[in-house]
Amino acid sequence: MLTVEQTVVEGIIRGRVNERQKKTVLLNKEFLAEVVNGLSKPQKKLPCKYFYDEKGSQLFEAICATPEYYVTRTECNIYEKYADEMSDLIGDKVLLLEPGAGSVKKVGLLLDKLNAPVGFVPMDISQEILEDSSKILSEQFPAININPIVVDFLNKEQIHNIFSALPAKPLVNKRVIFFPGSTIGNFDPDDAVSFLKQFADNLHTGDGLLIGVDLVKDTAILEAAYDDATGITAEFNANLLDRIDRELDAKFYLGSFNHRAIFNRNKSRIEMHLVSDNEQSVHIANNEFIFEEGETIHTENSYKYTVDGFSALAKKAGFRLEKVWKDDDGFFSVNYFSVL
Ligand code: AVJ
Repeated sequence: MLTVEQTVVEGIIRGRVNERQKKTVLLNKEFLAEVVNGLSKPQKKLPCKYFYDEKGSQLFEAICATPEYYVTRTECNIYEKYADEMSDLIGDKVLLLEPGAGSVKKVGLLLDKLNAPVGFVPMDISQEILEDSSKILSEQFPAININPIVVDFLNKEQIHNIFSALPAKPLVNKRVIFFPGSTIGNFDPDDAVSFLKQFADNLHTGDGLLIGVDLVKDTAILEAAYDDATGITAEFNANLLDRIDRELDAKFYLGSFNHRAIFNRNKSRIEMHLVSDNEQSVHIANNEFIFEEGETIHTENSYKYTVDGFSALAKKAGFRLEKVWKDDDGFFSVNYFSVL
């Protein structure tokens, strides 16, 4: 079999690589580089952003429907109950922006209650996902101006260019970033600060951030949420290796890696790992990776915060907490911050 790189070269020589293939190959190259880099570390790891291919996205939807994964359900209940209050705080003539466009349902609960919003700007790296979600939203909210933008929101320059081009007063009173889902929990705290700071730097004083953050709780509840009885989360985790097998020149024996989810209370995070059940070696392109029996690949962190802990983090990024809404069990929080 050819390596990814050889395949491009061969393709170009034979003149049969079209633009789309070239793009896929470039993306595969980056994927391969990140996989090789992560598996070369003393603690092997893989970037969690690669969970979400088509199959992974479907599995994530299925996770959200498990009884153990309280996260999505609880957050939606909070919007259902308090979107009016959120809307009062946000005020009229808001321009709402959402980095990542995966949560049509959540933003819908909010858009439904906003007072004369100027528009909604979903931002995503995938044009396809953006088009799908924008279509659903414009059907659901024909009166709201939906303005999708294809952007990699981890790219500072792209974010800056977009924000500099946004309409200002008097047309727009406030720009508010909507970041639901506790996606911020996937960042290490220092990275979370710089990620949020990038937004604060591009906003004006008085603009806002409405962000969903999962809270610290009993270990048993947390660990069950990331290790559901039907094994969907285990499948979601293993799909990462399956994806590497499908998209890169690799052969992981999926059956020989077991799902593990533990709450690391010291670091206040759920860690997902894939545990090798024997001593084995795995070949990826021209690289070989040796696994001891019991050695793990760390595939995801999902940080859990206290309300005070998270507001201290956001303060470092230039935000002040205005109000927080929680469910009755105190499992999840939706926080409104304003830019200082
Ligand atoms: C989509 C990042 C919020 O961390 O809870 C769910 C991803 N991983 N089950 C989370 C996830 C395993 C999820 N986020």
